[in-house]
Amino acid sequence: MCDQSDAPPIPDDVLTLARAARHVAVFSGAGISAESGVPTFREVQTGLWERFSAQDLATPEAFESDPALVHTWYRWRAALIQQVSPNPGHQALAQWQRQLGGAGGRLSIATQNVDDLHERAGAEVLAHLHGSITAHRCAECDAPAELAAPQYDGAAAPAEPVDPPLCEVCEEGLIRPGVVWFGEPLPMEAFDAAADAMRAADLILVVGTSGLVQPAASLPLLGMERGTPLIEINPEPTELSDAMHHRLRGPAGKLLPVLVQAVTGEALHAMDGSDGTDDSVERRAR
Ligand code: BV8
Repeated sequence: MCDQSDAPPIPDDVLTLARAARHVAVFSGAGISAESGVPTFREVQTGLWERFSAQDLATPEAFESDPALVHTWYRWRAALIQQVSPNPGHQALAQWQRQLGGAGGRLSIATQNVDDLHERAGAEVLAHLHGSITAHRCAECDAPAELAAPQYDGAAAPAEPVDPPLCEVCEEGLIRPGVVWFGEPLPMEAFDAAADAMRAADLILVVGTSGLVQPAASLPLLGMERGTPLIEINPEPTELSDAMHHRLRGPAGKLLPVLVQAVTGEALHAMDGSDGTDDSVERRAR
């Protein structure tokens, strides 16, 4: 487990808010998976996709014009996600969720991420606002489809694009990833559930997101109407920073374990039952 000793200190008023919270709503983005080795959305693409921005590839138009290029991009990303592990940021949220759940409270996670690292850290995710990279359906008839595990080595970008399979139901459409592409509506049920959680929360954490993508980025602001404390965890300023009451400038994988340790009084437990962290977290809890 990575050393937490260089985590930036957490102000006492943030610790006080976290300790008092009974219903925490977490809005997460690509930054929480960065320390697991999953590239964020803003990072430049490599290999087959170096000429494109992620935003160009994540569109129905791109799939229409070059289905093999887009299909292979998602299969490669899925392979990389499969080959990495949740980091202490994911694990800390899962632990806080368990602790609050056991004390009559709750921690709700609404994520923009299409990876399953929150779940693999043992957390329940209320809303995958932009879908899931492990789900698939027909681009024509919407019939769900199962695809075999991607056979790529996540580290090395594939040399050749591969065509997406044909739908076995309508035998016309191509199979596409179950993600929300730019220009497509978000799953209303997930969006509404996330909005309800933001409105009901007594503390909102905005973790690892640039806050650039709408309508998801407006969700944490639903708490503002009710004066709910908003805390941002991100090494960099974002589109949402001005709306935040507290901005913890550092990596989620360093800050969240310290915060959760201070709240729960427990060291970080990795999913594998080991204590998941070295003793440095103890030292930092005030
Ligand atoms: C829609 C799935 C309508 C696919 C994704 C209003 C204003 C302007 C534009 C719009 C608007 N409303 C709609 C739009 C258009 C568009 C949009 O928002 N464009 C933006 C870019 C200008 N929105 C849409 O198209 C949405 N659909 O509006 O439909 C509609 C309605 C009805 C009927 C028809 C249509 C759909 C948007 C969803 C697109 N799909 N993902 C895939 O993943 O391939 S979005 C994708 O990008 C991710 O899911 C994520 O949401 C987003 C990336 O954002 P972040 O997660 O924040 O990641 P990013 O890389 O940007 O930043 C990383 C952050 O982490 C940084 O701040 C960095 O500092 C930080 N960080 C790095 N390391 C760490 C860290 N933080 C903590 N710890 C670390 N270690």
